[in-house]
Amino acid sequence: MFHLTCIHCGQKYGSDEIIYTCRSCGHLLEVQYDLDAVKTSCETWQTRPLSVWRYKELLPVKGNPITLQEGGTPLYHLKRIGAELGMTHLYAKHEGMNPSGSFKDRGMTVGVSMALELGMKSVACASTGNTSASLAVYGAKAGIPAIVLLPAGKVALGKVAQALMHGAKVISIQGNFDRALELVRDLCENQGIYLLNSVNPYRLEGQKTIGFEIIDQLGYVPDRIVLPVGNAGNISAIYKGLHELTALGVIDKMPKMTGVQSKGAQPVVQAIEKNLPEVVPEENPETIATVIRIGAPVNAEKVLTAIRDTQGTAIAVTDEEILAMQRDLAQKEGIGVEPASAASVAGLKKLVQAGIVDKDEHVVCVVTGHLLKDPETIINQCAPPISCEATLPSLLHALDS
Ligand code: AN7
Repeated sequence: MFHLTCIHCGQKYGSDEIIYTCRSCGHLLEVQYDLDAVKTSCETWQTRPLSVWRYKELLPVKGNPITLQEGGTPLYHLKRIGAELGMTHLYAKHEGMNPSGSFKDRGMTVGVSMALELGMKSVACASTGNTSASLAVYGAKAGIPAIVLLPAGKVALGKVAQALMHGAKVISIQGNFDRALELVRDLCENQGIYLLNSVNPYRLEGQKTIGFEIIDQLGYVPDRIVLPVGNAGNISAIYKGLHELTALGVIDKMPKMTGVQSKGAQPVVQAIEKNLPEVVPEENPETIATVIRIGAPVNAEKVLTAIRDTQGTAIAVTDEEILAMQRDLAQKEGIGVEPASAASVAGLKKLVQAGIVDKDEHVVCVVTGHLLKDPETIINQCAPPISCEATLPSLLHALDS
């Protein structure tokens, strides 16, 4: 049992309404459950496989979901990178191991299932890449058309390839992500298409299960969870979920929610550093981590609460720091992630080096998308393969070079 509530004025809406923002004040909505009804089922969670649907009583879908077995992603101990920082309890939750290669699948299994339960016939989103790939995949699984709007020339190859191959209608917009989002919001409003950006309260419900899994995998609540921040949907969703577990008495403390942005697109970091009452949008965001090339985060209001309420923080890293950590994760830990995902660990490193985060803390960095999402950025920073004639002497020579 649940309803939607405006995060600003508290106005309530029924679970059968197709609505993304409050009709009275225009702010975002979130899903609220009757937690008393959920209480007893929490005890049975441990008997189910680790996945988004382990936690189904805290998700809005009533019937059988559209699922490709999302979630249940590995939590890796970062032994070498941790040792370099003097940390023994540093972990990475590899969300690149989801069906389409990013955490977005957790949201889309829920969002697309809700689209069907609400009787919607098609789905759409604007995307810096991963949301579009995931929507294409789940649209295909559900058997309904998916429309995705991408900022022209600013989406990594792997993601465009996925959106195309899984049969979405892919539109390249002559403008950045923030503009594409405005446009798709108008389109959905106008044409009765279901919007699955992170203004959609149901999609974020799926994403909160990252936090649940972290606690189940560790067996305790970490001191801190660190995430890359673009639209700030993910960090806000995890905060909301853990807040629900606190209200249910399943956990007795909150991790410090910590956001990382790129120097070229850091509206949330600026708001935290300057203690501003709200996030001031940036006009021309720019970063090599194209998925977080976002100047006007949709969940701006929620992220400030998530960080401030948990005594967390936010930090910006340079593109060079992001790429260096992408290589470190790949070469020192065997973990392949796309640039934005490495930002979480790069930010944590900076916070430890600055003495803001204690080396003894138990920290989980969420790495959000798979290495193969963005092959061009990788090829551009690695030396090309060594060319070699097909003889043993040539091979030995090549190995020596
Ligand atoms: C790998 O696909 O916004 O702060 O349109 O793909 O919840 O936005 C992607 C975002 C981090 C930021 N890491 O998460 C999109 C899109 C990866 C991402 C983020 C994204 P939010």
